[in-house]
Amino acid sequence: MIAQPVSAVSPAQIDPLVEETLSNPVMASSLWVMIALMGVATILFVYMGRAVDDPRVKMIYVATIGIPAVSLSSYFGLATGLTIGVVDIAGRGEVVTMWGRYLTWTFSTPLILLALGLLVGSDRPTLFAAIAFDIGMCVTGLAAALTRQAIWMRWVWFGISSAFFLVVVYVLLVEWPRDAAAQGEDVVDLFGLLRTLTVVLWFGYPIVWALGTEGLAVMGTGVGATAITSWAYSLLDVGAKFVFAVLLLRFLADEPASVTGQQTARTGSPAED
Ligand code: RET
Repeated sequence: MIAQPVSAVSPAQIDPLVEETLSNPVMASSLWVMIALMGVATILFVYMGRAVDDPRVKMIYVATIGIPAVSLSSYFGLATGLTIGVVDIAGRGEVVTMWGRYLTWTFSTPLILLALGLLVGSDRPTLFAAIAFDIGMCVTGLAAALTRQAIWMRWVWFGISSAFFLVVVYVLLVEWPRDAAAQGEDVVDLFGLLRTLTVVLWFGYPIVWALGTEGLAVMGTGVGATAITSWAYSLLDVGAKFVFAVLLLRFLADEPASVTGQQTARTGSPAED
Protein backbone atom coordinates (compact mmCIF):
# COMPACT_ATOMS: atom_id res chain seq x y z
CA MET A 1 0.00 0.00 0.00
CA ILE A 2 1.27 3.47 -0.86
CA ALA A 3 1.69 5.67 2.22
CA GLN A 4 -0.35 8.90 2.02
CA PRO A 5 1.26 12.15 3.17
CA VAL A 6 -0.40 13.42 6.35
CA SER A 7 -1.66 16.55 4.64
CA ALA A 8 -3.32 14.68 1.75
CA VAL A 9 -6.97 15.57 1.27
CA SER A 10 -9.48 13.06 0.06
CA PRO A 11 -10.73 13.72 -3.47
CA ALA A 12 -14.11 14.69 -2.07
CA GLN A 13 -12.60 17.49 -0.03
CA ILE A 14 -11.58 20.89 -1.22
CA ASP A 15 -7.97 21.95 -0.51
CA PRO A 16 -7.90 24.06 2.69
CA LEU A 17 -6.00 26.85 0.93
CA VAL A 18 -8.56 26.90 -1.88
CA GLU A 19 -11.33 26.94 0.72
CA GLU A 20 -9.74 29.86 2.54
CA THR A 21 -9.24 31.72 -0.75
CA LEU A 22 -12.84 31.22 -1.84
CA SER A 23 -14.22 32.33 1.51
CA ASN A 24 -12.49 35.70 1.12
CA PRO A 25 -15.31 38.13 0.22
CA VAL A 26 -13.20 40.10 -2.29
CA MET A 27 -12.32 36.88 -4.06
CA ALA A 28 -15.85 35.45 -3.96
CA SER A 29 -17.32 38.69 -5.31
CA SER A 30 -14.85 38.65 -8.26
CA LEU A 31 -16.55 35.42 -9.32
CA TRP A 32 -20.22 35.68 -8.28
CA VAL A 33 -20.62 39.21 -9.72
CA MET A 34 -19.41 37.79 -13.04
CA ILE A 35 -21.80 34.82 -12.84
CA ALA A 36 -24.66 37.29 -12.49
CA LEU A 37 -23.41 39.57 -15.29
CA MET A 38 -22.76 36.73 -17.74
CA GLY A 39 -26.12 35.13 -16.89
CA VAL A 40 -27.95 38.35 -17.66
CA ALA A 41 -25.86 38.85 -20.82
CA THR A 42 -26.65 35.37 -22.13
CA ILE A 43 -30.40 35.90 -21.71
CA LEU A 44 -30.23 39.43 -23.13
CA PHE A 45 -28.26 38.35 -26.21
CA VAL A 46 -30.63 35.44 -26.92
CA TYR A 47 -33.51 37.92 -26.71
CA MET A 48 -31.74 40.40 -29.01
CA GLY A 49 -31.15 37.68 -31.59
CA ARG A 50 -34.65 36.20 -31.58
CA ALA A 51 -35.77 37.68 -34.90
CA VAL A 52 -32.50 37.61 -36.83
CA ASP A 53 -32.97 36.14 -40.28
CA ASP A 54 -29.82 36.45 -42.32
CA PRO A 55 -27.60 33.33 -41.99
CA ARG A 56 -24.33 35.24 -41.60
CA VAL A 57 -25.74 37.60 -39.00
CA LYS A 58 -27.23 34.55 -37.23
CA MET A 59 -23.82 32.90 -37.19
CA ILE A 60 -22.23 35.99 -35.62
CA TYR A 61 -25.04 36.00 -33.03
CA VAL A 62 -24.48 32.34 -32.18
CA ALA A 63 -20.73 32.94 -31.71
CA THR A 64 -21.39 36.03 -29.60
CA ILE A 65 -24.04 34.40 -27.40
CA GLY A 66 -21.50 31.62 -26.75
CA ILE A 67 -19.07 34.11 -25.18
CA PRO A 68 -21.09 34.87 -21.98
CA ALA A 69 -22.47 31.31 -21.90
CA VAL A 70 -18.95 29.83 -21.73
CA SER A 71 -17.94 32.51 -19.26
CA LEU A 72 -20.87 31.72 -16.97
CA SER A 73 -19.82 28.06 -16.84
CA SER A 74 -16.21 29.06 -16.30
CA TYR A 75 -17.02 31.29 -13.34
CA PHE A 76 -19.29 28.66 -11.79
CA GLY A 77 -16.43 26.16 -11.92
CA LEU A 78 -14.12 28.68 -10.26
CA ALA A 79 -16.60 29.86 -7.61
CA THR A 80 -17.37 26.31 -6.50
CA GLY A 81 -13.70 25.32 -6.32
CA LEU A 82 -13.83 22.74 -9.13
CA THR A 83 -11.29 24.55 -11.32
CA ILE A 84 -9.13 26.17 -8.66
CA GLY A 85 -6.09 24.37 -7.30
CA VAL A 86 -2.81 24.77 -5.50
CA VAL A 87 0.56 24.43 -7.23
CA ASP A 88 3.61 23.87 -5.05
CA ILE A 89 6.25 25.66 -7.13
CA ALA A 90 9.89 24.78 -6.47
CA GLY A 91 11.58 27.83 -4.96
CA ARG A 92 8.30 29.66 -4.36
CA GLY A 93 5.96 27.46 -2.35
CA GLU A 94 2.19 27.03 -2.56
CA VAL A 95 0.33 29.32 -4.94
CA VAL A 96 -3.39 29.20 -5.68
CA THR A 97 -4.03 28.86 -9.40
CA MET A 98 -7.34 29.59 -11.08
CA TRP A 99 -6.48 27.18 -13.87
CA GLY A 100 -10.09 26.98 -15.01
CA ARG A 101 -9.73 30.48 -16.46
CA TYR A 102 -7.04 29.36 -18.92
CA LEU A 103 -8.97 26.22 -19.76
CA THR A 104 -12.20 28.03 -20.59
CA TRP A 105 -10.45 30.79 -22.55
CA THR A 106 -9.71 27.94 -24.97
CA PHE A 107 -13.43 28.00 -25.79
CA SER A 108 -14.41 31.64 -25.28
CA THR A 109 -11.60 33.43 -27.12
CA PRO A 110 -12.08 31.50 -30.40
CA LEU A 111 -15.73 32.61 -30.32
CA ILE A 112 -14.62 36.24 -30.06
CA LEU A 113 -12.28 35.77 -33.03
CA LEU A 114 -14.94 33.88 -35.01
CA ALA A 115 -17.40 36.75 -34.53
CA LEU A 116 -14.77 39.29 -35.65
CA GLY A 117 -13.65 37.16 -38.60
CA LEU A 118 -17.24 36.76 -39.81
CA LEU A 119 -17.86 40.49 -39.41
CA VAL A 120 -14.95 41.45 -41.68
CA GLY A 121 -15.53 38.56 -44.13
CA SER A 122 -12.16 36.95 -43.39
CA ASP A 123 -10.90 34.25 -45.73
CA ARG A 124 -10.77 30.82 -44.15
CA PRO A 125 -6.99 30.32 -43.81
CA THR A 126 -6.66 33.59 -41.89
CA LEU A 127 -9.63 32.79 -39.65
CA PHE A 128 -8.22 29.32 -39.04
CA ALA A 129 -4.77 30.75 -38.23
CA ALA A 130 -6.21 33.25 -35.75
CA ILE A 131 -8.28 30.59 -33.96
CA ALA A 132 -5.62 27.86 -33.99
CA PHE A 133 -2.91 30.13 -32.61
CA ASP A 134 -5.34 31.55 -30.07
CA ILE A 135 -6.07 28.03 -28.78
CA GLY A 136 -2.30 27.44 -28.67
CA MET A 137 -1.97 30.58 -26.56
CA CYS A 138 -4.57 29.39 -24.03
CA VAL A 139 -3.30 25.83 -23.69
CA THR A 140 0.34 26.91 -23.25
CA GLY A 141 -0.89 29.55 -20.77
CA LEU A 142 -2.47 26.68 -18.83
CA ALA A 143 0.89 24.87 -18.95
CA ALA A 144 2.59 27.98 -17.51
CA ALA A 145 0.13 28.05 -14.63
CA LEU A 146 0.46 24.35 -13.79
CA THR A 147 4.26 24.00 -14.06
CA ARG A 148 5.83 23.39 -10.68
CA GLN A 149 9.36 22.06 -11.38
CA ALA A 150 11.01 25.48 -11.71
CA ILE A 151 10.02 29.11 -12.00
CA TRP A 152 12.04 29.55 -15.20
CA MET A 153 10.02 26.78 -16.86
CA ARG A 154 6.83 28.71 -16.12
CA TRP A 155 8.32 31.71 -17.92
CA VAL A 156 9.31 29.58 -20.92
CA TRP A 157 5.63 28.56 -21.25
CA PHE A 158 4.69 32.21 -20.83
CA GLY A 159 7.05 33.06 -23.73
CA ILE A 160 5.60 30.32 -25.95
CA SER A 161 2.07 31.48 -25.18
CA SER A 162 3.05 35.08 -25.95
CA ALA A 163 4.47 34.01 -29.33
CA PHE A 164 1.08 32.43 -30.20
CA PHE A 165 -0.61 35.60 -28.98
CA LEU A 166 1.45 37.78 -31.33
CA VAL A 167 0.11 35.86 -34.33
CA VAL A 168 -3.44 36.67 -33.19
CA VAL A 169 -2.47 40.33 -32.75
CA TYR A 170 -0.99 40.34 -36.26
CA VAL A 171 -4.26 39.08 -37.75
CA LEU A 172 -6.23 41.69 -35.80
CA LEU A 173 -3.97 44.60 -36.69
CA VAL A 174 -2.81 43.76 -40.22
CA GLU A 175 -4.97 41.14 -41.95
CA TRP A 176 -8.52 41.91 -40.86
CA PRO A 177 -8.42 45.72 -41.25
CA ARG A 178 -7.74 45.05 -44.97
CA ASP A 179 -10.75 42.74 -45.17
CA ALA A 180 -12.94 45.19 -43.27
CA ALA A 181 -12.06 47.92 -45.77
CA ALA A 182 -13.72 45.86 -48.50
CA GLN A 183 -17.01 45.73 -46.54
CA GLY A 184 -17.89 49.40 -46.44
CA GLU A 185 -17.54 52.26 -44.03
CA ASP A 186 -19.81 51.11 -41.20
CA VAL A 187 -17.97 47.78 -40.89
CA VAL A 188 -14.63 49.64 -40.97
CA ASP A 189 -15.79 51.91 -38.12
CA LEU A 190 -17.18 49.14 -35.95
CA PHE A 191 -14.23 46.82 -36.60
CA GLY A 192 -11.82 49.66 -35.76
CA LEU A 193 -13.50 50.09 -32.39
CA LEU A 194 -13.72 46.36 -31.60
CA ARG A 195 -10.13 45.78 -32.73
CA THR A 196 -8.78 48.51 -30.46
CA LEU A 197 -10.88 47.27 -27.53
CA THR A 198 -9.73 43.71 -28.13
CA VAL A 199 -6.03 44.35 -28.64
CA VAL A 200 -5.73 46.75 -25.68
CA LEU A 201 -7.67 44.53 -23.26
CA TRP A 202 -6.11 41.26 -24.43
CA PHE A 203 -2.64 42.68 -23.68
CA GLY A 204 -3.96 43.21 -20.15
CA TYR A 205 -4.20 39.45 -19.53
CA PRO A 206 -0.48 38.58 -19.88
CA ILE A 207 0.34 41.74 -17.90
CA VAL A 208 -1.93 40.58 -15.05
CA TRP A 209 -0.38 37.10 -15.28
CA ALA A 210 3.16 38.51 -15.20
CA LEU A 211 2.53 40.83 -12.24
CA GLY A 212 -0.02 38.70 -10.36
CA THR A 213 0.26 35.80 -7.96
CA GLU A 214 1.23 33.28 -10.64
CA GLY A 215 4.03 35.42 -12.12
CA LEU A 216 6.26 37.96 -10.38
CA ALA A 217 3.77 38.14 -7.48
CA VAL A 218 4.41 41.86 -6.94
CA MET A 219 1.79 41.87 -4.19
CA GLY A 220 2.85 38.53 -2.75
CA THR A 221 0.98 35.24 -3.01
CA GLY A 222 -1.45 35.58 -0.09
CA VAL A 223 -5.22 35.40 -0.23
CA GLY A 224 -5.54 39.19 -0.69
CA ALA A 225 -3.17 39.20 -3.65
CA THR A 226 -4.99 36.23 -5.20
CA ALA A 227 -8.30 38.09 -4.85
CA ILE A 228 -6.92 41.26 -6.47
CA THR A 229 -5.42 39.22 -9.35
CA SER A 230 -8.82 37.58 -9.80
CA TRP A 231 -10.63 40.94 -9.87
CA ALA A 232 -8.15 42.20 -12.48
CA TYR A 233 -9.05 39.30 -14.79
CA SER A 234 -12.76 39.75 -14.08
CA LEU A 235 -12.64 43.45 -15.00
CA LEU A 236 -10.76 42.65 -18.21
CA ASP A 237 -13.50 40.09 -18.95
CA VAL A 238 -16.23 42.73 -18.54
CA GLY A 239 -14.64 44.74 -21.36
CA ALA A 240 -13.30 41.93 -23.58
CA LYS A 241 -16.53 39.91 -23.47
CA PHE A 242 -19.52 41.94 -22.28
CA VAL A 243 -18.78 45.39 -23.74
CA PHE A 244 -17.39 43.74 -26.89
CA ALA A 245 -20.54 41.66 -27.41
CA VAL A 246 -22.96 44.52 -26.67
CA LEU A 247 -21.24 46.78 -29.23
CA LEU A 248 -21.27 44.05 -31.87
CA LEU A 249 -24.86 42.91 -31.36
CA ARG A 250 -26.24 46.46 -31.23
CA PHE A 251 -24.67 47.08 -34.62
CA LEU A 252 -26.09 43.85 -36.03
CA ALA A 253 -29.58 44.29 -34.59
CA ASP A 254 -30.94 45.83 -37.76
CA GLU A 255 -29.11 43.41 -40.04
CA PRO A 256 -27.04 46.00 -41.97
CA ALA A 257 -26.70 45.35 -45.71
CA SER A 258 -22.92 45.57 -45.39
CA VAL A 259 -22.96 42.34 -43.39
CA THR A 260 -25.85 40.39 -44.93
CA GLY A 261 -24.95 38.67 -48.20
CA GLN A 262 -21.35 39.73 -47.63
CA GLN A 263 -18.48 38.41 -49.75
CA THR A 264 -15.10 37.42 -48.37
CA ALA A 265 -12.60 40.13 -49.07
CA ARG A 266 -10.07 38.18 -51.07
CA THR A 267 -11.77 35.12 -52.54
CA GLY A 268 -15.03 36.71 -53.56
CA SER A 269 -17.12 33.87 -52.14
CA PRO A 270 -18.92 33.80 -48.80
CA ALA A 271 -16.84 32.24 -46.02
CA GLU A 272 -19.34 29.52 -45.21
CA ASP A 273 -19.46 28.11 -48.76
C1 RET B 1 -1.65 34.27 -20.64
C2 RET B 1 -0.30 33.93 -19.97
C3 RET B 1 0.73 33.53 -20.91
C4 RET B 1 1.01 34.60 -21.94
C5 RET B 1 -0.22 35.18 -22.54
C6 RET B 1 -1.48 35.04 -21.96
C7 RET B 1 -2.62 35.67 -22.68
C8 RET B 1 -3.89 35.57 -22.42
C9 RET B 1 -4.95 36.25 -23.12
C10 RET B 1 -6.20 35.98 -22.70
C11 RET B 1 -7.39 36.52 -23.18
C12 RET B 1 -8.53 36.14 -22.62
C13 RET B 1 -9.84 36.59 -22.96
C14 RET B 1 -10.85 35.93 -22.35
C15 RET B 1 -12.21 36.15 -22.62
O1 RET B 1 -12.95 35.20 -22.57
C16 RET B 1 -2.38 32.97 -20.91
C17 RET B 1 -2.39 35.09 -19.61
C18 RET B 1 -0.04 35.94 -23.83
C19 RET B 1 -4.67 37.19 -24.22
C20 RET B 1 -10.07 37.67 -23.92
